[in-house]
Amino acid sequence: MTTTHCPYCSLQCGMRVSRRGPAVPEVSEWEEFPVNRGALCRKGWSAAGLYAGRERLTTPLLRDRATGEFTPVSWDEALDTIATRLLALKATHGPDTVGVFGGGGLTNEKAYQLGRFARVALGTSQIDYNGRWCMSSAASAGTRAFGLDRGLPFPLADIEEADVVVLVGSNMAETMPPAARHLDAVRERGGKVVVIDPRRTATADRADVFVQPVPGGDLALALGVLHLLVAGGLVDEDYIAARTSGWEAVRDSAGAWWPERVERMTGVQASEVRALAALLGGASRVMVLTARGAEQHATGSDTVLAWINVALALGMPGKRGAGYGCLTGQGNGQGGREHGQKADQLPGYRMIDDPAARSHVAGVWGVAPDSLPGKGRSAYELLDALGQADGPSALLVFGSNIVVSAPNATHVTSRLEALDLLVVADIVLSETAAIADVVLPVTQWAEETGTMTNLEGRVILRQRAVSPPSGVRSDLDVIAGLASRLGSPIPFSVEPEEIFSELGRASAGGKADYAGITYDRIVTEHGVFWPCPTVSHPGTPHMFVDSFAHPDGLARFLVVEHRGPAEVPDADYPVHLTTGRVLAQYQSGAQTRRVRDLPDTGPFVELHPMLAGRIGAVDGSLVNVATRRGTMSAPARVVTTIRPDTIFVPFHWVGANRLTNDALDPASRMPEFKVCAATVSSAFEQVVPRPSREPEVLDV
Ligand SMILES: Nc1nc2c(c(=O)[nH]1)N[C@H]1C(S)=C(S)[C@@H](COP(=O)(O)OP(=O)(O)OC[C@H]3O[C@@H](n4cnc5c(=O)[nH]c(N)nc54)[C@H](O)[C@@H]3O)O[C@H]1N2
Ligand SMILES: Nc1nc2c(c(=O)[nH]1)N[C@H]1C(S)=C(S)[C@@H](COP(=O)(O)OP(=O)(O)OC[C@H]3O[C@@H](n4cnc5c(=O)[nH]c(N)nc54)[C@H](O)[C@@H]3O)O[C@H]1N2
Ligand code: SF4
Ligand SMILES: [Mo]
Repeated sequence: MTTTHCPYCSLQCGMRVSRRGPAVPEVSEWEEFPVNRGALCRKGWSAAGLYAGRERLTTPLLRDRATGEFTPVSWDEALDTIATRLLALKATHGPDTVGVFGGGGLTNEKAYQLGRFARVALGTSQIDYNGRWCMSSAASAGTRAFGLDRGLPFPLADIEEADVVVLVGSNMAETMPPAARHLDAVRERGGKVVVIDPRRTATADRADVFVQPVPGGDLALALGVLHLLVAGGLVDEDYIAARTSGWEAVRDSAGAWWPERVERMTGVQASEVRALAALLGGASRVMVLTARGAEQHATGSDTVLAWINVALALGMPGKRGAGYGCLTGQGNGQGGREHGQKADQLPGYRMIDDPAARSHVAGVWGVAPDSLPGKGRSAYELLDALGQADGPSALLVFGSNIVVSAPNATHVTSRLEALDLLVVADIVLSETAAIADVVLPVTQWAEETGTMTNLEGRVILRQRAVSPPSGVRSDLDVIAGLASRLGSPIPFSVEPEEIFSELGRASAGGKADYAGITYDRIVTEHGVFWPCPTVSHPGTPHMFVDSFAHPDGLARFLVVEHRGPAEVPDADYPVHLTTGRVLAQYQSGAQTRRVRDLPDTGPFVELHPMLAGRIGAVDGSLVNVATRRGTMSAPARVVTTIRPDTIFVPFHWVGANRLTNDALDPASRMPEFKVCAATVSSAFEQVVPRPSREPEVLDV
């Protein structure tokens, strides 16, 4: 029986995994692990179903472009083919002709090696990853306001010490169920939980105050709250003077945001805005947490800054049981953004255009600083450039199912199809692997050892508990095998612990400093919080206690101008479309749709009875949704919990992202997944069987 962690979300719940029978792993509780104390959601309990299903890839596949058929080939043939073709493309078009697309579910060791591989073995600047679509708006805002981005600058359990918790666009009860018990604890102590969401979700059902703006209304709402805090003299002047800069300009910019104007722009009644401001202004410990609902907008980073301004005005960041945090999403969403998968960054959260950072990392790698490429394109811009005159002609994908999860997916898929070479390393034949030229079957989760950094900045160890199916290799083997075939000037290790110790040296002195973290410490201490510069340093569960990470130690108030969504409803596309998640499915569904114990309802369109009535749809009947980019059909799910002017489609199945808007946030390059203009109509008169619903009762 080995202690390890869940294959899915950023909570990285601890679990024990043992072998049952000859092959199948069995998941059981690991009560001592502090983050989840033995609790798991349905996805965690059923994780063993990922292991050796019929659909698991166990041999490399090579596609014949003429017939479209895959042929199983040996590992040597697959890697030789890829290397030969990459070298030929590089010889003709230069190193930037090869793109690399990573994932926030990869271990730190893999993310680090992937960045090192791209910059040194391939020499390309063209690397980015799906985390860009996840929390990059919060990361950008956190860096600007606090000088550093760590999703939660405090342990998750601190939620319980807050008097008021504000969840802006988080459906925690479905997206990280074991965390929602902290909300219940707040309420048991007499504290208040506020949920801001266009849908009354399972999380909203566990809240005291539910605010239901139109999608994209969060920025105006934050400005309105700040306006009322100023008007009511509810700001913490001492804190503002001692710990921040830039207040006067922000205070003045909120002047025009009176509640009636906010009501007109967000659909939230002026009285509700007043009540919210009074609740926040009257509490001594307020914690504001944002998630994708607020962040996945072309205005996402400004929206986060606006909520950080509220938290700072109240004097919260750095105070125990209070402050601002982003609920990071993917298993290694935090670590994955720190060690070099991002187009503009090197390990340790260093910037790739900083000469000191380049020379430090180049020194650790044993290459000349000048040999490192510069900044590449952000995830969507990289995909958009594929096969174009100045864009990559080959792409290597590790840990992302782009065809399902990219915005404006029809366009993105056509870019993937325009490539000379698409290589996908995955555990199953995902929709993206299915259109690849070469598919590489890799190990996952408890079949291999590696570190992950959870949403709290706690570095944890996913230990190998079972042997992988025969035929599969680790991503680390794939990277090393390709690097040597490409004639890399430096060797690539396949030993996770050795890579982790090099990662520690590469990150030393950077913002995300892992130099003092070892596998042994992680095991004995139940995880270590970065920064942790030396082996005798205890790690940093609480950040910003005495100072922020800007050179002057102050947090920055930053003025944000209001902008609405890139696309607003009009006569042709009269409703707001938003997208998101359901409890039993994970992301593109590549993994969870193949787990037999998880309900796979297929896509659905959630809409209000008033809207359903207007278009002649009933619960379970087929409806069509169209936007300026595409269409989809799915059964209607008629609920009173959504705004009548808004529809919701989960993105776990192909379809939702044919509709979504690829407008990008100017700072973070986050696409506007959470709002666009759509039209919905009834597809047929006839009623199709309604989808099987998930049970109302949540797991924990
Ligand atoms: N079951 C499950 N859990 C997951 C995942 C999964 O796929 N499935 N994925 C993991 C990952 S990578 C992530 S990033 C997290 C995401 O976790 P969450 O952010 O909690 O999940 P979402 O469903 O994307 O969005 C949250 C809520 O935002 C609301 N929303 C939509 N538009 C707006 C808006 O304009 N403003 C506001 N305030 N709210 C809005 C939606 O109605 C939705 O209820 O979940 C992680 N956990
Ligand atoms: N409309 C809409 N679209 C969205 C979102 C939304 O809210 N709405 N959310 C966005 C967000 S927050 C995210 S995080 C993205 C996620 O979108 P994706 O990147 O598509 O996420 P996953 O489905 O987790 O894809 C991971 C893939 O890697 C494989 N995999 C798992 N483990 C490993 C491994 O160790 N190695 C390798 N090589 N492969 C592995 C899985 O089988 C799967 O195919 O989607 C984004 N897209
Ligand atoms: S909450 Fe997240 S980490 Fe925990 S069991 Fe569920 S999917 Fe896994
Ligand atoms: Mo995410």
